[in-house]
Amino acid sequence: MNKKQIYILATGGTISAQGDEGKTLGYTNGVFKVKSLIKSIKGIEDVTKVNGEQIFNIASEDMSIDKLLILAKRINELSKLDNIDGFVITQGTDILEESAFFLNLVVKTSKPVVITGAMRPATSNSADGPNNLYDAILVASDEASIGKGVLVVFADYIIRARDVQKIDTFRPQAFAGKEFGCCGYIHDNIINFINKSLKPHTINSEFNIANINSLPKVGIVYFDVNLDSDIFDYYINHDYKGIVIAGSGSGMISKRWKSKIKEMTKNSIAVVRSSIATSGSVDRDSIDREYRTIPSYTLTPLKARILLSLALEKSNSYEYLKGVFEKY
Ligand code: DAS
Repeated sequence: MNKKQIYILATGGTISAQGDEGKTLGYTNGVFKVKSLIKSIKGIEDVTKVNGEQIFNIASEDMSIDKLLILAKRINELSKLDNIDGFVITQGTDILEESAFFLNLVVKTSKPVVITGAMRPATSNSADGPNNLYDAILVASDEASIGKGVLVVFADYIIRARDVQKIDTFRPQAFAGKEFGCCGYIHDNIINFINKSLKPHTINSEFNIANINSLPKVGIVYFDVNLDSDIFDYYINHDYKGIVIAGSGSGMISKRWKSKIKEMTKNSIAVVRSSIATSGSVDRDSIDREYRTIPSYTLTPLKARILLSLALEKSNSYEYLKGVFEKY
């Protein structure tokens, strides 16, 4: 059987970092570039052919929507080549949940696109990068990964891009799929898928970035017991087209905020209600009728912000945006 050909797009992050021998903190990002990453995964050439390029070399906190657009367009361009069967993106873990959902909505291929990274630099005693990368390449070369949307492979788990969340700041088991769990796992080179996302993604998503170089600005406002509504003036005065509220509990907003929110939605600034809670959903409520807000359902504030900016690029009609959040 012909070996699958996997293409790595390396962007930096801890998986590319070098630090003090054995230690996990205080490392330098971006030292190990794509060629060294490929060399570091022993045995992978027995299973698959791997090539790649260094598209960025940054810590993921320096990623931006503009850079993600460049990355997505590169995947879309390369996906047309017959000699590439699947993609692995290596990146920093800090914004991985955002980049995964973004790519899930804008890459136009059913070929596997798998994202991975590392919590510990290659020079630490417990480096997790090589195993994560090995597994990510395996998943990208597996027929069962075709058409499943963007997948995150981390610490033996395969997680849907829509649901993936960073849940830890230093342990290698740093990602989970909210309360919905993972969609598969890898054990000794054997991949087991156990479920798949029913939400539209990749070739079935309506978002096309071919002619887009930036997206409308969308901010996130995090609720706390004492925050007054002046915070919204910043967004109003800086041309933000949408706001995601990380509201209390099931996306609740205080009386202090309500008149400002009414003013914003009247002036065509879209307002989506999500929650500071780490699980559960924000569903349709009488608030939405009264204030023309939109519930984010099971999307976290970070995911809702990605979806709202892509949707606003198409239209700012309330009915359209409401429908997008029901669908995705
Ligand atoms: N600072 C982080 C980043 O680049 C480190 C990591 O990759 O975990 O996202």
